[in-house]
Amino acid sequence: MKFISIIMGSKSDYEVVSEAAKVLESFGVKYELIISSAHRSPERTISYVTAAEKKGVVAFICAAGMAAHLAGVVAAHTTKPVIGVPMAGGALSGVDALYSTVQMPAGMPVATLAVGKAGAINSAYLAMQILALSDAELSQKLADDRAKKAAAVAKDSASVEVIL
Ligand code: RP5
Repeated sequence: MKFISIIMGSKSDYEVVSEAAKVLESFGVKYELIISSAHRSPERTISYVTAAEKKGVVAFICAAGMAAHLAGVVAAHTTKPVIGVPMAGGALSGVDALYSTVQMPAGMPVATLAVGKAGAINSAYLAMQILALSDAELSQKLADDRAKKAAAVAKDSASVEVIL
């Protein structure tokens, strides 16, 4: 079974991270979602990664805030693609999580996306693009989605545009 795994560091991340789950659902892509922390439940995080690999996970989405080490710890325990989503919040509004997630040492990549909701949504799209490398039907759905977005921009423009 091929699926995407979503891990977040805390229940406080759920509202934003559920945006990724909604996108995957809308494309009919299977996913798992758990809360597990690199700091508060390190053993649970590692056991989950090992179990997910055995079940057929294609990519991990890891969302965490503050001193965000979740994506890095997951990357240390898998060779599947790891997508990091820095969460806003805390005194530094997500800049801390962004730097913690993006600054991985050479040879241990985490594909780090935007802070917060846009990053969560894009994590689902990026995970699906990875999945679509071996799934022509999903690849077509992603192309259709792009076409819809382009049409929406043209429609929005038509309602306000001024062209000489
Ligand atoms: C991180 O610390 C979590 O991912 C969360 O974004 C942040 C704060 O967690 P809580 O104190 O709200 O549980 O580990």
